[in-house]
Amino acid sequence: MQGENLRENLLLGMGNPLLDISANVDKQFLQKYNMKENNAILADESHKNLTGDLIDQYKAEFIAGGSVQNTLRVAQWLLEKPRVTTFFGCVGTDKYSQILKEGAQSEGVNVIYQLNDTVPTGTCAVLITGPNRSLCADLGAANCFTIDHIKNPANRKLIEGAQYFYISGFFLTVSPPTILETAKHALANDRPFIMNLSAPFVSQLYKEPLMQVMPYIDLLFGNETEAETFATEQNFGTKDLKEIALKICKLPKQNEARSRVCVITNGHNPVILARDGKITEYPVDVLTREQLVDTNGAGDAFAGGFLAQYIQEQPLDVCVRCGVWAATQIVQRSGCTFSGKATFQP
Ligand code: 26A
Repeated sequence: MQGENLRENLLLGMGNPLLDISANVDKQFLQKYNMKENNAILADESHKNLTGDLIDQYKAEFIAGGSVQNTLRVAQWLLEKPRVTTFFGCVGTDKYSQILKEGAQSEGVNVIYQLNDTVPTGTCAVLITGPNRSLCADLGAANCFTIDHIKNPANRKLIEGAQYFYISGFFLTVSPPTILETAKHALANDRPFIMNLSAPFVSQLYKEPLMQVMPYIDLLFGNETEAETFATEQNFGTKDLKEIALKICKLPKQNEARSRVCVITNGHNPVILARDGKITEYPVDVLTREQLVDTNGAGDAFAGGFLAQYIQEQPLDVCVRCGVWAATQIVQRSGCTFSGKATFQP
């Protein structure tokens, strides 16, 4: 699927580049580290032996990760034309960052990392229990990203040249000033600014920067638990996902000419899309327990599939169906990985 309107650097993403250290574990292991199934958290002191334990006690796999980088890799897979997407994030000058860069570059992403030579590349412990995944990120160098990276003239050019911007809610833990500056640039040039709620803790602990950037968001992704937590934090007074999506659309918006779109995924239940006071639901292919390997990267893949169509100005129906298609592929493999040609049929 290679649209004629595709060009290099059409979609620019920013986030935390992380190397996933992934293993199947038992529930006791999850409890030992006070982790919950299907959650994503930031590591603290209590997690300092986590990746070591995963490597020593379980057969941990090393897989390129980081939410936005995953999304761009999946988009590139579908787009086929290289370097339609650009990625900014911060890594260390170590072996892990080489693995990450080679992985994402070979899949077509134009990877422009900010380098930090004192802090190691970030990692994410991925604890798989049955079909569920629990994430614990140790951001390392990713947390050292500074706004200088987008001020540097070569990168500034990339920002100016991009038509679509995609940033995770996760990145609010790192550099709200970078996000706001990018959002304002997108607004000034009438270009779509896209974000993801990323994890429940973002709406709770980073509420203030999230709500500062919300008026700039043209398209927002989230899953069911993220949407529910956001609604609770914002006192929406409802747990109904459709009502929540509609209320998110109605939050104050800078660019009134472009109405906000909110897309909520809900596991194997239909995807909810809200826009202009209307809800549309899209069914998801139901997989058997045998087909389902792990849900790590499912949300990122959904966003990647959606954006691959969105940046080609395809109707939202096609965007959602491509998101569902991509997520369905990724959950049948370990981590956010794929192989062969993407065979999505619009
Ligand atoms: C700030 N945090 C917690 C994070 C992440 C993250 N990416 C950026 N920031 N926590 C987990 N991830 C990534 O999410 C992917 C699955 O959706 C993991 O690296 C994993 O590849």
